[in-house]
Amino acid sequence: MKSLRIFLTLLFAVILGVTTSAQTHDHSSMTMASSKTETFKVFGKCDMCKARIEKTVKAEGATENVWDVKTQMLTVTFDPSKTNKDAISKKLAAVGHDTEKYKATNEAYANLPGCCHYDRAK
Ligand SMILES: [Cu+2]
Repeated sequence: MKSLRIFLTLLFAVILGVTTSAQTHDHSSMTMASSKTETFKVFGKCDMCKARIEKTVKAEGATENVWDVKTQMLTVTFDPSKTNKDAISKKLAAVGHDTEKYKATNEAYANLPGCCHYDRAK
């Protein structure tokens, strides 16, 4: 009888363990599916800038992104476990577009086509 009791206790512990790990798993898959949307300024001037900015942001892992030529505002949706505003801003600066946080090098800016030379803040 004593061994049966130990067996039942162990069985109960196993069931509890399985339930707990299943919950943990559900929680992590929920986190994976989450997405974040941010809006911030990216300096640019024309439709060519728009194409370049949106292509760059998409390559950085954004699921959705729109850059507005008039307001120069980028709205980007991404999975926070894969990328972030900082990484996206850095990539944009690398292709010649200033952001709030990272400025393009003079060289990257100079390499942009003439029509893309937006006014830079001094
Ligand atoms: Cu342009």
